[in-house]
Amino acid sequence: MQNHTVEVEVAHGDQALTFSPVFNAAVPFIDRHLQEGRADKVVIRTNRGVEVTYAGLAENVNRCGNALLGLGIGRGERVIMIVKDCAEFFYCFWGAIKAGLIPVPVNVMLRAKDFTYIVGDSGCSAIVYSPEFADEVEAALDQLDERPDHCLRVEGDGDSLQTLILAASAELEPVPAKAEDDCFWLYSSGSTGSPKGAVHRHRDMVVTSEFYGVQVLGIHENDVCFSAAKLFFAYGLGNGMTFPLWVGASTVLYDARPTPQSTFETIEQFKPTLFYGVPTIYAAQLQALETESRDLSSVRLCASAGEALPADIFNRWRQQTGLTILDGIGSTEVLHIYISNRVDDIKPGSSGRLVPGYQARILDDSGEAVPSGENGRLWIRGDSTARCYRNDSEKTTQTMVNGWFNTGDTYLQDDEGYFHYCGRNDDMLKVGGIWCSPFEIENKLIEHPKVLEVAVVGRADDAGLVKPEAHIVLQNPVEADEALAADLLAHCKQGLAPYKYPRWFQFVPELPKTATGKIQRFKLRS
Ligand code: 3UK
Repeated sequence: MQNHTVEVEVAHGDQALTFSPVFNAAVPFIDRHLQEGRADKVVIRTNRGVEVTYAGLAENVNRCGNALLGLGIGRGERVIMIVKDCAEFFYCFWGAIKAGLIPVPVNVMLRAKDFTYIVGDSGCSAIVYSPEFADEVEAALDQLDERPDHCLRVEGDGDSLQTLILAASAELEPVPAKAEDDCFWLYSSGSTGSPKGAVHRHRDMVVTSEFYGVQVLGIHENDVCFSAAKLFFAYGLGNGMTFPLWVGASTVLYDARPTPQSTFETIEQFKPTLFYGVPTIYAAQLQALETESRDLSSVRLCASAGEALPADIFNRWRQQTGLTILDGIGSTEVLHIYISNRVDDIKPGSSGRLVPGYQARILDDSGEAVPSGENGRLWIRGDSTARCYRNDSEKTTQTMVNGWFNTGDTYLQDDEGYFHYCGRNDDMLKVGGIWCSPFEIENKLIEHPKVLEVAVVGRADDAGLVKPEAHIVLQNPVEADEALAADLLAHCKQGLAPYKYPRWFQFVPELPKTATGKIQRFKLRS
């Protein structure tokens, strides 16, 4: 086997990673563990009772890579994954990478029209999906003029990824790639509604695992990870897969929607040492802890990302559980967290300080750095940033400039060096840590025959977390009542991803507008 190694160099305080000239990420993340004596160590445990060792993982990655190659999928071609958190997610993702194909994990909660868009935009050769999502995926496939060459269920009757894996060879040489070569894509929602594919390289997962995983979380071989955020999300992909694989640790996978009950039960049963959530899950867990007590004693540290963690949630969690939550900001484009609090350096309510390996700039509208304490646009530089957006050179040139990435967030750095989130530069909302476009909800509501005009904005709930609120002008204002609000809610839930519905409906006589007729959203945000 060729030498696919990576070295971490720390020179004069500068952090740099050096990669061998031939580098396929599957080698250090998967195959290395066999050479390092972890063949019999269990790496994956699932809520369905599945246990996979490092040897079993490496074998199934090879089998899955061969199964995909056996279908005739060629180098650089995309494999869309609409896959729940399960062992096959690992086999498919790493099998594709080892074989030189590009896996593209997608948010499993999206609906048919979103999948249709992504399948078309990616020009994928194959789509692999868990049977749980068959209705939406198959409806999406029916809407396409041209289906991908291969549409495969992960498991179930007939031909499935599982049957192909069983029949394929267990030997696979890694495709000799370079650290800068394209490796996988992740779709992220844009403010105009259509998701954009962020093109990530082989080195990117190494950078995030080493700089945030090892140097901020201090993850080590004996850790057991459990991420309530799913693997399809860049946050969950690091938490629940790449970080544990980087250090030879293990991970616990839960394949359904995370609720306070299911996350507590998973923690009690599998005793993770690292727990990763989003603010919404911590808020829901805190509410549950008011009436029940739970054993979280295995956990040494918690992490939060996706949206800002209010200081109140941080404080109450510490009071209730004795545990620390590290809030950090990351993105799909940078792949993981680039500014974070540390175990021994926390300012509740702030995002913390820079993660090693990253640089930050806060700029005003003319591109000048703002003084500390003042608001500006946050730009980030680091080696895990996506090479480009697929199919969108205009957005790439606007947001990725000389290695710097425009996060789209307004931030300030205080005189102690902590970064504070001050809001988005666009109208996009984070709901439960996941992107939500107000325009998409508006477009859904305007379809309703009783709606004349609508504007959706973010409003903070009791826990300080933003959720969508709809301001609605009716065709016939006298019809405003609770029954109509319930009808509008049902209308939204049909065809929008489950987290994207308005939590409040306000019936208003008119929307505030500028002289040119543009809705003044800021006037609606209370
Ligand atoms: C917002 C935050 C305040 C912010 C992500 C960790 O969320 C992730 O990626 P996305 O592409 O969204 C990125 C945007 O979300 N955001 C995320 N974390 C925080 N705002 N405080 C935070 N702690 O607007 C950012 O630009 O969905 C998070 C790791 C990997 C990720 N992809």
